[in-house]
Amino acid sequence: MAKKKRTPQERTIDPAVQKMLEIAEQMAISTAFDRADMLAPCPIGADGLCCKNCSMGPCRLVKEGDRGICGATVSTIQARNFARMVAAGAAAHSDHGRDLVLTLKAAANGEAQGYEIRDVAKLVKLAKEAGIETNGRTKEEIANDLADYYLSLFGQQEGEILMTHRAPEVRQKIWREQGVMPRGIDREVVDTLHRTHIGDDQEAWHILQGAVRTALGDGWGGSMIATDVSDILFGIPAPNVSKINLGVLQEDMVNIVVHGHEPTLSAMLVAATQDPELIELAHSVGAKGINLAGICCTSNEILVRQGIPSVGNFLQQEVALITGAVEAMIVDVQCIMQSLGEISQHFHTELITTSPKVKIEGATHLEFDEHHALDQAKELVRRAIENFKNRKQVYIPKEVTEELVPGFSHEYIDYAMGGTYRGSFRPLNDAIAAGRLRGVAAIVGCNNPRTQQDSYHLYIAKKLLENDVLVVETGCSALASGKYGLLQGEAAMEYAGPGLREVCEALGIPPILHMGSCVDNSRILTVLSQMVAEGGIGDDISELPAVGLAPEWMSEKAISIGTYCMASGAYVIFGGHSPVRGSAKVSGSDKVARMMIEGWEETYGGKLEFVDDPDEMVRKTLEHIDKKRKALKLAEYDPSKFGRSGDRRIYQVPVDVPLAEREAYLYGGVPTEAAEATTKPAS
Ligand code: NFS
Repeated sequence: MAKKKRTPQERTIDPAVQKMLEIAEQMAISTAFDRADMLAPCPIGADGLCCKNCSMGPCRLVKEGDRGICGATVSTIQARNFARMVAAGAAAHSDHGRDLVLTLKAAANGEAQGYEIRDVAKLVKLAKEAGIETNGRTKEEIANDLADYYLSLFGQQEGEILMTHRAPEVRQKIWREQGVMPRGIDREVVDTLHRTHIGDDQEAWHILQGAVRTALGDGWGGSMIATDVSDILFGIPAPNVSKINLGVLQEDMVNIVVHGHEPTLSAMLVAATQDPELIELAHSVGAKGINLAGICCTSNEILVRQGIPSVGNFLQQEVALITGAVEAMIVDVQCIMQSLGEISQHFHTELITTSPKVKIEGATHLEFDEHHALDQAKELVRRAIENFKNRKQVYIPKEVTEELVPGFSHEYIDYAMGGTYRGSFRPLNDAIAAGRLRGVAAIVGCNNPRTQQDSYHLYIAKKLLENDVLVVETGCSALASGKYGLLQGEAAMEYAGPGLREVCEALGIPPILHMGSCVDNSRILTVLSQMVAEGGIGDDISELPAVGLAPEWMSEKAISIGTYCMASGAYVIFGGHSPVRGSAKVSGSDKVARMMIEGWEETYGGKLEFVDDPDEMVRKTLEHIDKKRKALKLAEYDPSKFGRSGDRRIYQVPVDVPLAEREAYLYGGVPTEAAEATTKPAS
């Protein structure tokens, strides 16, 4: 049944996207927003109640007590569908990790043109962790062995994935006791696909245990490898200044947009677009130069490392083409809409698929081979330059482009708080213990065209900042915050509560830390483990005053992320529709949802909950943080104790307040009425 057609303002809070949706409408080009309005979700499928795992069905259950033809119950079917989402998400992340390891191996053997081993310190550290000899060996020899070791973790049949040992001891013990310690990355994905086949695992809780083990193999395995190997090959991210939104496209330049997830080809394109010969070629076709920009998590990969501007997040891929300003959109894997093929036909844009795994109708397929990466990247840039002459009408919404400071890897956070020789999480833990920071939240995940784009990300982030919660972000969520200026240092002055503001001022950081792409959620696991290791705020991740949120989720990867964060001890809140929610007609069919909230909390100390209302998401986040603070016997959160120091005060106490009074106020004295009156926060 068709739903009401939303206005551009109802579809997104991003003015640049609103403008482009108006243009799409004029040009009669359909976008994901249009299709979301036209296509009502199947209520049975949406609640995870449709089983099509064999050809006796599909069996669509509508009330508790219904059974599929094989006898499967509502709970079994919901758990099976959920577990399969986890397996697909884990497979996507982990296969991305595998491809990076293959590139590392090729680079180590001099077979990957253009790639090098950039971060030797990280390589050596990881090699030591894996028990690989490093003394007296070249970086290439070490990298080759490390690559072989990581490849073995994908096919490992027994034992434990090494990186799970980075988790707190208490956590590892829980995983062993529950039998969910992941053995091998691929093995767990296969295990879940096997046990959800017709006639296998038919106990909802047991199916979910399989999903947990598979998800852990993603977070502490495949995704963690993807992050670590990317750092070795392309460098550990550190803060830089860049720009975001559709306005990063340039009217007078050749625009190349990379989209997808892997940093492999995009890093080579960064090099190719700086080639003097190609820049000269661009000049010869009348362009001022070559402009490279990204979308989705490929964007995050080159944004956090090389500061390459970002066009935006998931829901901006279609409208980027509608600007008419993109000569080539080069895509690799994941989160790429099939509609791009059709939309590109309205313009001169060449959509180019590069992964052996991904072809799209309407796209040119030029398969990427890391052995000739630089030559291929140059060829792609050349094609884009030659396409510049075919441009027709261009409209780029310039006015809403924002600056942002991304690049907060866990290594950088450690360094920022302690310096090169004594990197430490002490200041962060102390700030939490003192109540200067109420807690920490990770906001991650997608956009979803059924939710007003970015609105949940932004609303929740602002509310948490106001409540002195330090926010870390990855993926589309980080790009959303970037678009509205929240990834700038100045944002602390405007949005942070008094304690958080002090922390941001002392460390010179924005109140929201952009930690990278979706596989970099593994960095968040590392930060949480380091906070525990630093001591003073609990012996396990589940004791930390921390919450994970995915307010606008849509992908199976997000489900895997949520599950491994939960199993690592975090309270995870997803927005939007629950894939295991019982429909209104089905009384008592929320058994699986309850297992994920009550059962998982009892077993893992973490829980995964789907909450539709953003205010409720904020309320539950703060309630959880306060509950954890209380259990740790930390000082009760009291914002009135903080905010009497720092830049904001210096800026705000006007010169006509007598100097002695100003100093007394700024440096710890009792506030005078005159100074107090002029230093109230604006909001
Ligand atoms: Ni992750 Fe969602 Fe995709 Fe990145 Fe964005 S949609 S789960 S954030 S780009 S992977």
